[in-house]
Amino acid sequence: MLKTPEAVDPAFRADVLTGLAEPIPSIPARWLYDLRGSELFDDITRLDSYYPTRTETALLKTRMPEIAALACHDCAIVEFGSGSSTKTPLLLEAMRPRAYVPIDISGDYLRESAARVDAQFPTIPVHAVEADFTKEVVLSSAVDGMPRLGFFPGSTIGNFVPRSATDLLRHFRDILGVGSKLLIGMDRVKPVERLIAAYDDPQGVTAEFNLNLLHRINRELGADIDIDAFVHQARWHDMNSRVEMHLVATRDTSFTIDGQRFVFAMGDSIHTENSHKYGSRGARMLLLAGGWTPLAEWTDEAGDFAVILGEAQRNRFAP
Ligand code: AVJ
Repeated sequence: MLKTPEAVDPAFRADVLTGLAEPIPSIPARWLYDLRGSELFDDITRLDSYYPTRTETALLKTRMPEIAALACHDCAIVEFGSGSSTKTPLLLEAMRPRAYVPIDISGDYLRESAARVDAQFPTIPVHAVEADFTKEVVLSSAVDGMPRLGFFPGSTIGNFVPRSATDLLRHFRDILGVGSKLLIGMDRVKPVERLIAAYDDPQGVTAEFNLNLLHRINRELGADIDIDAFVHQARWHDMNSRVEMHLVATRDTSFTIDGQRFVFAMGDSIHTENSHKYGSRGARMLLLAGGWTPLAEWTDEAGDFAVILGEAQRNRFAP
């Protein structure tokens, strides 16, 4: 008997076919995170060379009393892309919000994290929303009238090019409303060697994470990509201030997806992810452009990572 195949998201097929046909072949980064990809990302967060997760978590731990005092008084915490977040309990413990609203595109993750919070904080009501937070999100009416704190950790904002990042921040403002606050994690610019090491680890976990996308395309879309013909590459794009992940063809190769043929010459690449890095002022300007006035900012001693608190202030007529 054949196993029931995993349901294939039609948007995945469309994005892959469209992206690979572009002049600079690319696939949106969110497709890296299937079950296997999410496991591999979890492994990445434990690598010595991948500093962001541990730095942000330590920062939240040590500065939480100050953060909580400024960010949330009897608020509802709305987490964008709650995933398997291990940072959430730190906030819930310190802020004791009136409600917790995790938003995630994956219903499985959502139910899991909602159950975890329920077990650990039985007195905090959880109103989970299964949604793509870049699209329309309807919050439970149970949080109507509550002050709101958005939580967007992990430097996920770095995955969006600044124009889309601005759109997303404005969208968060629309969802949460004027007067709301946003606690956001943003990775900092630092020497290239450290950035590349974080995205091309000697253990090869990030390579496996990136190459898993090709396995996923073969598996879910019935493609015949010769995965051995591609290698993982991390590049620093200085002008755009970002690390890029690519899958580079090591020889001429071709494959077919859905009857559509794609030809790659040696050296051609598929661009699979951007991870933008911001300086202190750049980060705050991005927030301002998205409609969030920075109130406070916390960094680790080395200045590797920042957590910033912004407020959605009323639009002013002047100046
Ligand atoms: C989870 C998107 C923030 O950009 O640092 C890690 C993803 N990619 N290693 C990041 C990632 C390769 C990560 N984000």
